[in-house]
Amino acid sequence: KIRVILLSPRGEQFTQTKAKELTKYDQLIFIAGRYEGVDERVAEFVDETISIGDYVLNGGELGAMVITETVSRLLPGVLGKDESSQEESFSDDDSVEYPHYTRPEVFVTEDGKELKVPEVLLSGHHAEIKKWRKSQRKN
Ligand code: 4HQ
Repeated sequence: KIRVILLSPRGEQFTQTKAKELTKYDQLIFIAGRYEGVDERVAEFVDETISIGDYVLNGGELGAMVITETVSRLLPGVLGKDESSQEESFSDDDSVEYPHYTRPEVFVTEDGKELKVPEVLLSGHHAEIKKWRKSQRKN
């Protein structure tokens, strides 16, 4: 099952939801034009036209890469097991991931400022942590 995608600023905005839809194809073929784009008759061979954002690139190649990376990380077996894409960054509602912290607990800057890991994350209280993460999510 193959999907032919044309990259164009006039296309439908690329989103995480669109990425999920594209996982159902066995192959994606990207048409990445340069300069003024491609001859209108190419539309005959295109299944859909996608834009990665409201700005103008010189060519569609970066759009093809953005879509390839976004879709491929959703496929089983593409990521290492601790990276679990579904759960980590995007839940089913496509909300953007919460902030992450690692060690040390306190990072001291050159001018002596102490940047701390939020207390709740050190508490071990999983329900509270879940609530905090939800409150921090960008959507
Ligand atoms: N393009 N999202 C290719 C884009 C674009 C976008 C401009 C596509 C140039 C030739 N592609 N043409 N935005 O700006 O995907």
